[in-house]
Amino acid sequence: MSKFNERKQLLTERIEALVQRKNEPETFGNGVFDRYVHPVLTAAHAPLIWKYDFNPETNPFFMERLGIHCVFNPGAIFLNGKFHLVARVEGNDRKSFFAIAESDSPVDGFRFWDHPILLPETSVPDVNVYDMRLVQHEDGWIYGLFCTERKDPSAPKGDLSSAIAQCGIVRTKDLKQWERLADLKTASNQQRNVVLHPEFVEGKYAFYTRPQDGFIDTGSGGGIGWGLSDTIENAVVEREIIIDERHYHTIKEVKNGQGPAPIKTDKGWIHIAHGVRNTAAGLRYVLYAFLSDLHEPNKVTHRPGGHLLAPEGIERVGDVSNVAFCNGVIAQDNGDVFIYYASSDTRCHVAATTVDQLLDYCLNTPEDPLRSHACVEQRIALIDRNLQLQS
Ligand code: M1P
Repeated sequence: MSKFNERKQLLTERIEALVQRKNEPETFGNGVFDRYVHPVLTAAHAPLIWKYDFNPETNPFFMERLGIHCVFNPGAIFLNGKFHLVARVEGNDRKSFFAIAESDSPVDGFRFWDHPILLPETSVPDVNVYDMRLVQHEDGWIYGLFCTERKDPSAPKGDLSSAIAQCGIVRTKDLKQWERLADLKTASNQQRNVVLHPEFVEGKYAFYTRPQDGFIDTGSGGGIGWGLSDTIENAVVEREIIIDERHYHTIKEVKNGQGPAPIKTDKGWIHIAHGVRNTAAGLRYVLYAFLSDLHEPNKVTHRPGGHLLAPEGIERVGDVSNVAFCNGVIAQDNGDVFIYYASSDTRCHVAATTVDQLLDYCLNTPEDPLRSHACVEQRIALIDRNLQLQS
């Protein structure tokens, strides 16, 4: 067998085995959610036709021509009876793009469609795009809000790193035809982690934002913001308020950001977000949750202390290590919730829970008391209640 045929066959078998591998929950969860053992999407799930030239004349060694480096931070939506992930796929050239993987199951069997999304551009082309939040809005459209990154035109000569991040907006009905709208306009010269609320608020489109001073640093800004826009076609948020602030010595000390669009329940909106703190080993990203008022989604009613999910084991290792990041969740009519999260900017995972469990978590997890002494008091109160129950 030729080198070409041997490698092609082996690689085809390998990817088929990977896509068809059954997933299972970890044996002992924390009662809040069940992590699944295997990642749901990785760079190795990328179809061979994306990477290899299939012509033996021009590629006798069946050599990779356009490598895929990692697959992470997926948006998620349940549509036409299927689970869809819109993953951030990064080529070896460092540019990200979006591609859809689909499955009948929420936890395994995800297979990429043949073609990645060729996202329409605006008059100022994006250099990089990432982290799409998919929202089925009550206006009938599915919106994809994502980060569009372009070189900072005011960067000093020789500075080839400074970038401007803003919120790009596309919409679709079928995940196949995408219409590009104008980027969201806000007062902040840096916006990442912008999310569209699924319902009109005061008859307007409502956005969760994350204003920042710099591309990496929040500066004096930061926190999860909120603002309304009259239209979506040329969306402008004139007034931005911070609804979930950063706080000294917490999991969201350095920055935070709304994850996917919040989940509607009869007790309020469940939000999954990410919080970032600094360590001697660099930034550490974890997921946290909070609940906001059903009728005024910008009013946070419950703030469980600490993280909901932190990177563990292999999740802690990757291109940007020590990162858990979530911009996709699927809440089903029966109350099942699938949290799609990525680890260390490298691969995608799933954790399963329910609306009831997340509500219990939000309503009954005590807030961070913000001082060691108060934390010990909080824990002693729990211990004493338990001891009393045991006696
Ligand atoms: O590298 C970790 C994450 O960094 C950014 O998140 P944030 O804007 O909160 O710092 C994003 O680029 C995200 O894609 C990435 O996972």
